Amino acid sequence: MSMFCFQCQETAKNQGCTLRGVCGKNDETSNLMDLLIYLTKGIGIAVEAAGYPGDAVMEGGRFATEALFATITNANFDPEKIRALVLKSQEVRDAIIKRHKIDVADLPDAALYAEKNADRFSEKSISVGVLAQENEDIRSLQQFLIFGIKGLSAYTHHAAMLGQEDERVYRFVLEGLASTLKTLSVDQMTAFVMHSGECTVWAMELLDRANTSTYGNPVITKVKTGVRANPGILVSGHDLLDLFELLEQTKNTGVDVYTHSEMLPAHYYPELKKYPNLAGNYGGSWWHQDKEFASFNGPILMTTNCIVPVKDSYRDRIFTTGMAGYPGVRHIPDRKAGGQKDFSEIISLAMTCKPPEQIEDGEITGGFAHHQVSLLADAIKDAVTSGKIKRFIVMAGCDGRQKDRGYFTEVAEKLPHDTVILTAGCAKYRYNKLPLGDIGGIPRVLDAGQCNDSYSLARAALMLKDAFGLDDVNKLPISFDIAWYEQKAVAVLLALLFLGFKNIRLGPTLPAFLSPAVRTTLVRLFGIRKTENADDDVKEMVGV
Ligand code: SF4
Ligand code: SF3
Repeated sequence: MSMFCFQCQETAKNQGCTLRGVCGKNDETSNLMDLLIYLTKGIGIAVEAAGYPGDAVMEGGRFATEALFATITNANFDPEKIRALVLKSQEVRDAIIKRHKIDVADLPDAALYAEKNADRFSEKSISVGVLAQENEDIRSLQQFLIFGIKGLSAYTHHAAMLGQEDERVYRFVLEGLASTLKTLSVDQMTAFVMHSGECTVWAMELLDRANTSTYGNPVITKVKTGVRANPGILVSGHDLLDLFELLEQTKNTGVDVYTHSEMLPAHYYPELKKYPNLAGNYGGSWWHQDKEFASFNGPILMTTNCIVPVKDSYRDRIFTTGMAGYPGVRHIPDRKAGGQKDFSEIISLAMTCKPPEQIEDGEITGGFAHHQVSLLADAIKDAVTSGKIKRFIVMAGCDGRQKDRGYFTEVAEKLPHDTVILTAGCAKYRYNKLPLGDIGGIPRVLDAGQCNDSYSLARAALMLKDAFGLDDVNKLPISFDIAWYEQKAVAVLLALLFLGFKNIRLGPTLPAFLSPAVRTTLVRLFGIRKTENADDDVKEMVGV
């Protein structure tokens, strides 16, 4: 075994990747990520020792969320970038220790480890990885917490890029990380895991506020999936600010901009959709990129996860930015305070490229975030009361490569015509191009947006609960059939549990990081269950 990682749904044998990640992450990068996570825990310990003063919480939290974001599945494969973050984590921690005159005598190793020679990192990383905790139940609870924190860190970082930060979120991130270096009771650890669900709600709320105050409230939009005759740039990942700046910089250049995968919801925002050069959405979810990037012909910008191992067919025209990275791929540097990122290299390259090859020619409808749903609330309530809508099925989450994810397409096809699918995240690509029709003008697939917009789905459900005067959201005619892949889906799951939703189906497998005992507890407390087969699950969900 040269590494150990079990953070995502595609982990080897649903146990753990031990030689190389199924995602393509190598042992060097994986081990460096373990060391980086360990050092973010040290920052948590330092801030705790300082008594959580505001400046240390903000500085430590800002760095920890950025660093953890770089470790989520398919975000960054570049060991150089992770090495730089390991060095920076020591600087951030030591500055806090110095500024607050912390007595280091009693601090644990994570808060003291000082190594500037990157060649020695691998030696250390071996002793601080996931398996350093031998008790499988403690390991399970600690990693459940860390993966939830990774997910909410991604959302927090996006919000911070738009100038929205919340000290409560940063403080919880630091407290949660530090907690994993302590000997706590099962109850105390469980409380941290559950609190991460609440903190994810804060983070998603923050990002929702950041997005809607910057780009307006999403509106119902039909997005074209065909192509135009101009050369194009394809933007993937989740960072709307990168897309916005690229749209600004490509205005009147004759270069069109297309969205890919989780960037599709950009089209729903008034301040983004107004750009005439935002041409459409190209292709499907993240894992189709090897073929779709080849046929796109123009440059590709990966703003966050999900990157798959880069193929020669597009190696010389793919770029990363932000916390995304891939060895040998050109990286667009961060923006300077008050300025924009400089995308001129990508734009010049686009001008020399052929227009994209058309791979489909249709439309995808979306834009059903909470504000838009609130405008439809009366129509939805009437449709439920009159029996036209019998049930809502939340099918949010991630897509992935595994064949058995065909389950989610089958469920969408087999659900009766009086049901409505609520979705967010890239899971939607399993059914968002199917002709599922509408119910009295209400489409049968309501797409709220990116995975963080699961917040909108939860808000819509709570709104319906109030509209029907119910005392428990589980009394609504709603079922959850969630697809998970990476750690943002873990955070979203924890948020749904915090909000009180029960009996969630999760698939296509339950996380490998849940030990049998932790799994049993989740089943007992929340009724969580694994997806089984489409026929039986549809029958159970809609009761026919
Ligand atoms: Fe394996 Fe997933 Fe970790 Fe990649 S992220 S190494 S596939 S568990
Ligand atoms: Fe998809 Fe990677 Fe998770 Fe944001 S793009 S949902 S998997």
